[in-house]
Amino acid sequence: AGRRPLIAGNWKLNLDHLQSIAFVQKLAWSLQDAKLDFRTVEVAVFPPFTDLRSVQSLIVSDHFPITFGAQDVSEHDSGAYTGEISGAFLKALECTYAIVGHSERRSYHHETSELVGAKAAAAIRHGLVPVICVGETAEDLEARGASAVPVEQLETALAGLPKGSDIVVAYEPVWAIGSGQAATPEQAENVAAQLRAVVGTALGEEAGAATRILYGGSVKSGNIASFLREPNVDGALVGGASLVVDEFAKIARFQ
Ligand code: G2H
Repeated sequence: AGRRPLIAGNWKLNLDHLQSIAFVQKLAWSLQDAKLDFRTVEVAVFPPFTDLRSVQSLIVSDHFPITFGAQDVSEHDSGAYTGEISGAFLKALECTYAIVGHSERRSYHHETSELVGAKAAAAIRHGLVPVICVGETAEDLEARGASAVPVEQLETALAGLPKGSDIVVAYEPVWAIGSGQAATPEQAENVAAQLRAVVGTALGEEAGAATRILYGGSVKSGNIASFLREPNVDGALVGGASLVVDEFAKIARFQ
């Protein structure tokens, strides 16, 4: 449907300052060696906040067309919010994206879908594209099937966003995260199609058709191609496998 696939590396709390510099340099060489055609795929990295500046300066100085973003963003723009990072700060660092509502934040930091929606709205206010994560736990899957919880999470998160907003959605079944047990391509497609319908209803048909929906959860070079064959899956949010240069470069080449 004309959507450029997005391969996004979520580093989580990994790769310290020196490691992240080395990683981005090696990734640039590896993708240049492989003659990756950036017209046919977008590659993005999501380092910890403290390395956004070094990633930015490396990428800008290399004229290397990968994009990057933060792993979270505050719902507030400025003020007395100790420890928070605003969308304005991230935009000033030339971030394209901010992940919101990753399941690790929902579970360890008790983030609700309402808060995730407020964070997505803050990202959009500052010209960032929110990568809105949704997904069901193993218990949800057992009790209500795969799609009920992610559909509800996305409906709530999108409720306050302007029509036509530029967003990315990441479907990450919690049981598949870091477990080595990825969903099947058919499972991912089934939920992705329903999430696309949610985007269409909330943000308008055009946004529904244009929004990239990623699959996340134990993606690696051996399974990426099978997900990308599905009509409603437009890329991947990659955790563990994004920390190994050669593996991540292979995923960017869909092999
Ligand atoms: C899901 C994913 C990246 P992993 O959290 O967001 O992690 O690929 O390690 O399952």
